[in-house]
Amino acid sequence: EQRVFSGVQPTGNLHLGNYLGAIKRFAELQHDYPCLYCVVDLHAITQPPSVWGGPEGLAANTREVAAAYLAAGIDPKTQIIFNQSQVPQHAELAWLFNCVARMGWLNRMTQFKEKAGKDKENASVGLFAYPTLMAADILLYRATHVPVGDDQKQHLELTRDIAQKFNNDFADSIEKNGFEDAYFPLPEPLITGPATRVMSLRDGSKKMSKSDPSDYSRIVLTDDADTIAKKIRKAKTDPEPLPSEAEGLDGRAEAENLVGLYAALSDRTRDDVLKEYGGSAFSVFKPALAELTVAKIAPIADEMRRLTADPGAVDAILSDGAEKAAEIAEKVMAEVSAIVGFVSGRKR
Ligand code: AQP
Repeated sequence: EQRVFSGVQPTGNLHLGNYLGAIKRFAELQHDYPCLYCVVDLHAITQPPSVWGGPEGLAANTREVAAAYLAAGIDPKTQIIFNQSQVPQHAELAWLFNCVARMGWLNRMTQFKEKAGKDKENASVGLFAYPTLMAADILLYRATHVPVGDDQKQHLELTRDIAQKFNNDFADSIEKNGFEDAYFPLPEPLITGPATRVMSLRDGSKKMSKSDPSDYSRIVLTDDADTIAKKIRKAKTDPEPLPSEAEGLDGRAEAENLVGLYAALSDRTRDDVLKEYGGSAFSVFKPALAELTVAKIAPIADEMRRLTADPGAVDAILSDGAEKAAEIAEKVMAEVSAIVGFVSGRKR
């Protein structure tokens, strides 16, 4: 059975990279797979409270991500939208995976190195264990496909390693418990399309990120039309006109990024966009990109504002989703516990 799982952290500043690299794809996939889309609040708290805004910020950001899912068109009646902390099995399975994963595997994770910065001694233990929690998120639902941005590729590989090691370590017990093959699937990343790595508008070598100190580096979903136009007008570019084919973008990171944005927003290929804009100067292309961005983003932002104005309604959708997620999670966790040999009899 195939199933999609993915998540977004409620750390504020939801941007065009999060939308095009992840949330827009989430909405598209609901037509082909049963999907679970999680607001990963347990991941958010791996960073200091100042990053996620403290308790009030966390709650508001959680509702904002849920609203972004809904505004992007994910249907909460047919798919599962929920926040991670309402299903305690995520933390439970993550503990087990902390005991399956090896220190050496986690030591290689580049996201930890980037987020911990120079002061590794002062990073939370949770930040180091972030990838094992992510593996638990996915495998708790025995998900087979995971749509993510390019930056999450390494974590997906680690998830597969954890699944494989669990399947090997407990192979006999898995069989004794009546499972023919491996217990966990090896989930596949879905990293496709022209916007798997949206870059900063100020620096074509850095990815667009929530935590960049420059507001001009990113377009956030709630930016108004004037702000979007201004950020795109000020975006870094080179002096050459656009090439007529995507190959001509090689070595022109900023140009490549803007053409990629146009392609992703209009559901076209880069080559197709360049058929129209090849030979154009940025003074022509940038206003067209700004107009397209506003046309695609403004309705989503409006809908997000409408939804978050009624926090109770968003919370009800999250609780309902958590209820449905827990049904799967409880069953899987019970099976995993039996495979590992935890004695249980208590109803829960
Ligand atoms: N620039 C990006 N381009 C394409 N996809 C991106 N994603 C993030 N940045 C880009 C994808 O968005 C999903 C959710 O990301 P997240 O909330 O888990 O957090 P993140 O990766 O930490 O987001 P940021 O913006 O990169 O935050 P900071 O500043 O903290 O580093 C994921 O699927 C991710 O791949």
